[in-house]
Amino acid sequence: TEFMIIDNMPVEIAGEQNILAVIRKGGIELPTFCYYSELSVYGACRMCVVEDKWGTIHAACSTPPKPGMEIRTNTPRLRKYRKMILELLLSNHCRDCTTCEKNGKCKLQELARRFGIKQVRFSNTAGDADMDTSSLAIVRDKSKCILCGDCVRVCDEVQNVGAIDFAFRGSRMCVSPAFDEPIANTNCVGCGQCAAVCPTGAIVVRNDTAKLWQEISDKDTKVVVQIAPAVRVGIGKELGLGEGENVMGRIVAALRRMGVDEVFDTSTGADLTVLEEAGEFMFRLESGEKLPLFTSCCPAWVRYAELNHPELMENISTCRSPMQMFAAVLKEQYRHSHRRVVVVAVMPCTAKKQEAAREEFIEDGVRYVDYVISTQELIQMIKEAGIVFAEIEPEAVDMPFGTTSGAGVIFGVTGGVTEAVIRRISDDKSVSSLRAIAFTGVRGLEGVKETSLDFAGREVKIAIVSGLKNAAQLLKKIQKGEKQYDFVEVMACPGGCICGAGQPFIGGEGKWNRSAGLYEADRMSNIKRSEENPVIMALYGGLLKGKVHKLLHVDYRR
Ligand code: HC0
Ligand code: SF4
Repeated sequence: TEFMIIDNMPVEIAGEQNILAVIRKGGIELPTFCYYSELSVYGACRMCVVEDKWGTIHAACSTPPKPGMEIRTNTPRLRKYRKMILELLLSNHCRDCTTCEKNGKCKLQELARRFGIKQVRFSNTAGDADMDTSSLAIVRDKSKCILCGDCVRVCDEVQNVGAIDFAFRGSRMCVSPAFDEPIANTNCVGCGQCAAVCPTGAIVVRNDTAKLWQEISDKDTKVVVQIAPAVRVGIGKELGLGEGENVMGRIVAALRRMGVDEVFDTSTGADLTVLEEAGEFMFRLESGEKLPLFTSCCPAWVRYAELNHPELMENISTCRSPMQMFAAVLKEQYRHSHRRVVVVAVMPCTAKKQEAAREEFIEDGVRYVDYVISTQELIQMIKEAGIVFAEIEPEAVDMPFGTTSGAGVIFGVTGGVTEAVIRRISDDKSVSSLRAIAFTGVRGLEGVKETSLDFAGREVKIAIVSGLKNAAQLLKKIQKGEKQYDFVEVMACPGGCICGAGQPFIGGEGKWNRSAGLYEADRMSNIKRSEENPVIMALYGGLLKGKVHKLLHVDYRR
């Protein structure tokens, strides 16, 4: 093994691309604004500077490790250097921290505190807020941008969208869509990954909590909430519990205490999606038409396909997303309620805010999903209400839609939709077949996965991708004829909904905890297959009779 010396301690080098990764592995939390292991190295912020034994300064993010190298991360010179960088950034930054959406989660705020910045030696040249509120998913304020380029790189390198880029030079330099257009007029798909990586308040998730509080306090309105699969494993950490811990019962209890009238689980909607999508898939396999079938539950993917691959729209499943299917069922159920009913969806996702506003999902001027709030917004509401989440007793969701299957819960992680559909279409309903399906390659957080299964005497080929860049590369191969599939699951966010931009941000390994949390929920569920969920059967025999097409399907090509 090879070592380098970091602050007098030997640390092993194990294939790291840069000394920053080695230093962090060695237990030193080197500060950065512009470094993410998933993105290319930009080296702009210079906060990660270190000294070698000759006193030469290096940016750790762009210096490869060498055996025997001796590095110091915390010298008087380095401290001075970092403070200078922070003061320069702050001299050009708004200081209204208390009213900023990013308050408490801002990297600039955090590092200013950590490095003890008490005053800024330069006069403040920050301009006024420069807002772009055109998108339903994200809100931009150019005046808070520190030019780290994280958003630009994630949008281009991970999502293959490239909706934003650096514009102008010198002191006018900023990040903006081309021609300074409002972001809503661009090819942005609303995935929110730019907001997830933005260290300051320059790009944040749109906050819709004020309207929801208002609805909750209105006695003439019945507020019905559905909670997405991934939310239950994304919320605990910030509320004093473990990362990835399944806290569904506590979320239900907290929502009731906040004054919400009824609470349901989007996984129940996912069970409907499994039946509809599996049916559609089997039909297409038999007819041999419109294959591969692409999944349709990720709205950022649907938007991406619409904008970039209109020719593929007929291959995309006509199934509404679980959120929309369930909302349609709920609105139908309460059609004759004497109170006005609003359906709220708590989602790990920013693109769901856009999906809810699509014209396909508005009937007679009323949306099926009236409000979408992100996991982060729910956390804020729980804190605002003063609910001590770690001490609240878990409660069950409401009847009559109170049961879900494990298949519906694993939707929140990449490969989950596919696994749920395979459970549905495989003839073998034994316990051992469930295990066998889990080991076919559908699980894991890799960006591209492949598997196949035997169905009705033929081999069915399946691909699972997350991250739109991975999707784009797969599409290219399919269209060139290099790859051939029957079923393709696409989720825009790398790792699936558990890493959605509406969730508290976790880089690195934390996502495995979230994934494990969902598979654990599946293991603990006494219903494993969507078709065994009694709620689903009751719906087909009742409320959905004659309305399956109207309530559960959509034609995005209209
Ligand atoms: Fe997902 Fe969904 S699984 S997209 O990732 O399909 O957002 O969690 O709610 O609709 O169920 C997000 C998560 C959902 C939907 C479900 C799907
Ligand atoms: Fe790019 Fe997604 Fe941000 Fe839109 S929301 S600018 S697509 S990263």
